Amino acid sequence: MNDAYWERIGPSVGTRRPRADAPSDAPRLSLNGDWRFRLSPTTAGTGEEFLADDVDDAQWDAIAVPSHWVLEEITPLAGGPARSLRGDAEGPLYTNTALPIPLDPPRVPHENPTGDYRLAFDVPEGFGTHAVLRFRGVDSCAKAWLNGHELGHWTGSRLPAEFDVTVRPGRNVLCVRVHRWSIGTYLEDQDQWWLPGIFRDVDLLARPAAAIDDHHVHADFDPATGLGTLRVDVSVGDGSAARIAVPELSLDLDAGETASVPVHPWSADAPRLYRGTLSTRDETIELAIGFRRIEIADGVLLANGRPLRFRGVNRHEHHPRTGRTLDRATMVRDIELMKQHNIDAVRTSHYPPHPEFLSLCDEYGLWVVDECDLETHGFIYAGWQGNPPDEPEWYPMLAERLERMVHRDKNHPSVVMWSMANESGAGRGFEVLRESILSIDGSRPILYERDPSYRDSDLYAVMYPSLEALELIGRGDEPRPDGVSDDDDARRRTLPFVLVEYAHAMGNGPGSLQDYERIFDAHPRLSGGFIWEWIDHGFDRPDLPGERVMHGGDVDGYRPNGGRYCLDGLLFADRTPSPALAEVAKAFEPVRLTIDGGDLVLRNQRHARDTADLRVTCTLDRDGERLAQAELPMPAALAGGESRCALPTFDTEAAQGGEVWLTVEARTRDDAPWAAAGHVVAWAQHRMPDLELPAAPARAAPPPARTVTRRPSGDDGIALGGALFDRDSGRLLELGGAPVEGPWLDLFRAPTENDRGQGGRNDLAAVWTAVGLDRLVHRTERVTLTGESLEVVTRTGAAAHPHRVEHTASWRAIDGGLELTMRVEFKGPWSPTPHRARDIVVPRLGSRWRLPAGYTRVEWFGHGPGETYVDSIEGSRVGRYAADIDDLAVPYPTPQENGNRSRTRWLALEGLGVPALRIEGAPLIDVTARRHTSEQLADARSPLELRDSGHVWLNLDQRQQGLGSASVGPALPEQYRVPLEPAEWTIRLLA
Ligand code: IPT
Repeated sequence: MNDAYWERIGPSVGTRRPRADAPSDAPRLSLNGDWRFRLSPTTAGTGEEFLADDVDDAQWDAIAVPSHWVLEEITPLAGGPARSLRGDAEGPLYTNTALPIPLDPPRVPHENPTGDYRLAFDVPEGFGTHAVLRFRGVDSCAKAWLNGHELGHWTGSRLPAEFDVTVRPGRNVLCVRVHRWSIGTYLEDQDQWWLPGIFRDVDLLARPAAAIDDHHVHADFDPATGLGTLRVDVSVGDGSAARIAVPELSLDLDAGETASVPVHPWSADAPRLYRGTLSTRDETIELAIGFRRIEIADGVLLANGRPLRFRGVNRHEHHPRTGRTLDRATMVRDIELMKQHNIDAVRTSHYPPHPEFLSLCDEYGLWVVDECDLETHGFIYAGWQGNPPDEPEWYPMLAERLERMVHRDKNHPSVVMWSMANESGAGRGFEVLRESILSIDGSRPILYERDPSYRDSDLYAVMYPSLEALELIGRGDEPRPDGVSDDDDARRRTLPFVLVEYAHAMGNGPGSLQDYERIFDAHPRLSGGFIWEWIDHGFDRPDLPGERVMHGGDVDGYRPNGGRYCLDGLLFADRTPSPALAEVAKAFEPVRLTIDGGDLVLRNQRHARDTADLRVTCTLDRDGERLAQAELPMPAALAGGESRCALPTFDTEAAQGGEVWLTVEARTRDDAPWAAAGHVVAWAQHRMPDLELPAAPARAAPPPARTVTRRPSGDDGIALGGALFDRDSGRLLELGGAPVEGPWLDLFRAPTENDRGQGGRNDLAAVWTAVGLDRLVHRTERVTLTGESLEVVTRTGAAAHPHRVEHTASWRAIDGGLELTMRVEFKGPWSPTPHRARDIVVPRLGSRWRLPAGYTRVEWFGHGPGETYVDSIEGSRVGRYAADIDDLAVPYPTPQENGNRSRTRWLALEGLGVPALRIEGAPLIDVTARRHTSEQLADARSPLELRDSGHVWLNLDQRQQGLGSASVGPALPEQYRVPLEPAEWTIRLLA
């Protein structure tokens, strides 16, 4: 039996001292590729016989390294079908805060899937015999042997482990035993999939005599003098000399020697890197030097003397097929998408990423908060009793994790802050961890969010505050957390603030991004924040074609499972942007364009860069038709500065009538590594009031309405304006010869995940169904026809409940169709009664219509092209758009309200065998069109369950509530809710 090293509290055994990960010219042998693999359900019986050189592994499987064994096809070498553990209780598991094993440290269950890996490889002639064996990531605990000789064992899944080894020329055999559960599990309880295996690269690095053991680049920038100061500390295996060359700066230095020269500083928007080399007689390491200084002065976080504001996202490593095994192209894609959407910062939630990602951040320009692989969230289920950061026995093990991160990543200019952990409670151990960082690197602030004393953090930080709470923090008026001493409270008030997580992007959402930006803008103490989160952690479903993702809830046999909390990204799992990303791009614009009288004003909010790389253009459109366009002679503005230029004078004659909009755009002049020339960085739209004439009822531009095919007669019902109404219900039955039915008063929407909140007071959707908004019934009180008008009075309510809505539909025949005004009043007890503690809330105030299935296309004038909601509309533009009805929907992996087009002026519907229909808001309506009802959408568990009902359902609404981010964040702000007040709206139906 083994010594149960996987249950040992303590640092790695046998590994070499941690050091910087850097590209070197010393020979390197990648050990990635096909390995032999044998999976055992437990640790028992996994003896050491597999270490022998000549083990017969013919009955083993083949597996790719790097990979997670739970996501791979495991192929028997002896033949037979490949196996997959996906969807299996032994396969990928997802929990949010819960541990997947009993909370009983240091023990882990006997059922501990264990993978034995074997690789025979040839060491080429001339490679030498001294080498370092480097594992960049093994989840969660491993022991390694080379040629039968035990090297050591370690945990720290997303941290490197290196061993000094002696190899022999020719054949060598490497054996690695990997346990799914270990002592490390207690420290890696992040909200993500549990994915064991050797999931990052394995390399053999030749170590010649004068090999560089480690190096530390100190590259400071002094904003007062513009001087960069460089010193590279080096340790060389045999103590021989090392030199640093930076030809571009004419620098040729000894190790440890300091030089100051004028430089361009590094920043996320101007990521100036100076390429250089660090050489001994036997090895050369490539240096990518970025000069910059991160400091805190007067309670403000500064980079190079200027306030540092994060427009950031939390990024987990995720790929829908390979999990946390990411190739370089995927990392580049993440960065391109971030840069294209004005994201300039990443919190590496919640572990150090593959080191290549940080090199790419240096190069493309992203501020990085590097977070250690440490989260003890599961101890919350023991009331934080025994929490490792508060138990001295654990400190050396925790400190080693910090040291491995800091040493590996210390030379990256993009890394501007160390985050010690996520969600790990409070504890005296953080003081020890802080010291262990400072003993290596004192040049970056240290962050820890969860300890209310903030004693060991250089910044104050929280997650998911309300707008009001953030405002108080901005002003320095935040309430004092419970149990915090006077000294700690006073100290915290002097600290800059960073919002480590906000705007929970689960399902449809988040809303309010612009609101957060406005608060950040107003308070220097606030250094911005990081949206939760970048990408959905969903997996492809090869077993279910058409189903895009597998989520936590799919692992039915496993309890607990974290459900769908793993699907809360701005990108869908396949990296298709969700509509929220357009909203992010707008909220994070680093350049703001505004109209001031006859001038266009450009405010440059970039950190360092002027705007000489941008050109500014403008267009003038009337009702979505281009009238004019021009390039504007906008002078460049310095970072933090402003420039302006006069707007051109347009031919106002041509612009008369309709809605005239001026659109201005700042586009890149040249190709950048992350976007081709012409990429829009910022834009603004301005409605031209001077040019506006009173809106005419029917306008020239939209498609012609078809003539009525059959004029209904009074025998079939009530005939009005070429349409037919039901005598009893007063409802429209037919328009333009087609069965167009409605309106039904509608107050429901398929709950979004943000509508459900986290239960409790924020669960709005629970209120809707409790009071029957999803099962409204209607009673027509009165149908009165007077000449060319029809008035229909209706009461709408739900079984068992006394509250109701009374509404009047007033119809009037107009040229080409009908005009309808809906008047709504909320009657009865909508506020708390003795039986009900809470106010009733409604998500929509609207009307529902049933149209024949033949309608397929929609064209509209209003906001677009994507979906919009009242708190998520600033990223859309007013214009004229067209789409297939089926493409208006957004296929959220969890079905929920989607596809709304807010503030629509008109829409035109057409299809085969149905009359063209035109609907106008007078002036504005919210519109959704889909082939199922809101109730059917609410009932579906997956997009595959959504059926075509055989009709097109159209919602024409006065208002719909916003999105918010209450699934983890604060309650939906009052201003984005639907007030229960008398309301009125008008639409025109033309056929
Ligand atoms: C916060 C976690 O840090 C993050 O990993 C994720 O789980 C997020 O919540 C929800 O998706 S912690 C929570 C207590 C706010």
